[in-house]
Amino acid sequence: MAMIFMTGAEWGINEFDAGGSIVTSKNGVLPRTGAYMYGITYCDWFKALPGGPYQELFCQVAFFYSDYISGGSIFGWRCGGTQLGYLRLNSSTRVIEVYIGSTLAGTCPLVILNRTWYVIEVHIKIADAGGVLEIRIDGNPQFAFIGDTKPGSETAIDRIGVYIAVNNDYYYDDVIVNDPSGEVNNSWPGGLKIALRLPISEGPIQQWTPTPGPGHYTALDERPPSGSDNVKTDVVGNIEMVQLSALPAEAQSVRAVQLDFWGLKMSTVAPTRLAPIVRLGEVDYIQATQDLPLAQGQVKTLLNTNPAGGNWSVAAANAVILGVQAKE
Ligand SMILES: [Ca+2]
Ligand SMILES: [Ca+2]
Ligand SMILES: [Ca+2]
Repeated sequence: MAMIFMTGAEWGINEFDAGGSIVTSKNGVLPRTGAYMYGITYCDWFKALPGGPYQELFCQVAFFYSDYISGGSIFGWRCGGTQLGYLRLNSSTRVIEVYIGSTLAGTCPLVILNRTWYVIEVHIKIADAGGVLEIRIDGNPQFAFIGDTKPGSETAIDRIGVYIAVNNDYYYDDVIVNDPSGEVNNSWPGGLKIALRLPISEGPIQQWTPTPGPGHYTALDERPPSGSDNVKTDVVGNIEMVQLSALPAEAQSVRAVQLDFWGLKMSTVAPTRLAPIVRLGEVDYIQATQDLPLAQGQVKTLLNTNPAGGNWSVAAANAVILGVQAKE
């Protein structure tokens, strides 16, 4: 699987299952990357991971706290409702404490400064013996433990997140989860940033119907996504394409590309599904057909490697024309 989940909140919509809100700025805090971030205060904030559960994961969150803290959990890993481990910011010492189950296993030496972005990475392998728990902050090793990382009967992680206690004003961005399988993205994310590329001009194939017309991409270029302007089709096989904005100039490499659609099926009569398309050069790489929800929702396909072969590059990612084909 390699990279299994990413969100930089850039759609302006919460991609976690519960908790928190998406903000452009709040209390003077700006996102680490892009235009949006997660602003989390006094709630249970978690995401069930696709394709899980996982015995071993590498997780990244960019983390920022604003002014007053009462101290409390800042990140965790779970199986169902059971917290297998978590990180806690100590309000007195301002260092991160590492917990396995409910037992303090140690602390990270770095003092976490107020109103500063940090990239926190956690490597977890759940096991009674030979389990692994390692923490890095801004790429620097802070904590390492080998031993019993399995506090109860649960043998794997199926969700990330934590309960954020009252009186904490926390911010998160660039959340990435890798598992150790696959040829790429199988280790520490390493501080990656997540950028959103929006439709900026018409694509080479336009077989769906825009509302309002006559432009197509202008129905698809807003965020948060709105269905009040849209493209749709009732013909199986019809293809629609858009040209996307370029990556930010600071991008030096690309580790993964996620194809995102916000859509819905309007009936149970075909077409009710879609297949994302990556057009590179003159070749269309049609991805696996995906189900559509009944209410507007995100349909995503995470590509760890270039469908044309090899790893992603800035040039290859920028060359992608994004398409979609209506499917039965
Ligand atoms: Ca962001
Ligand atoms: Ca154990
Ligand atoms: Ca729209």
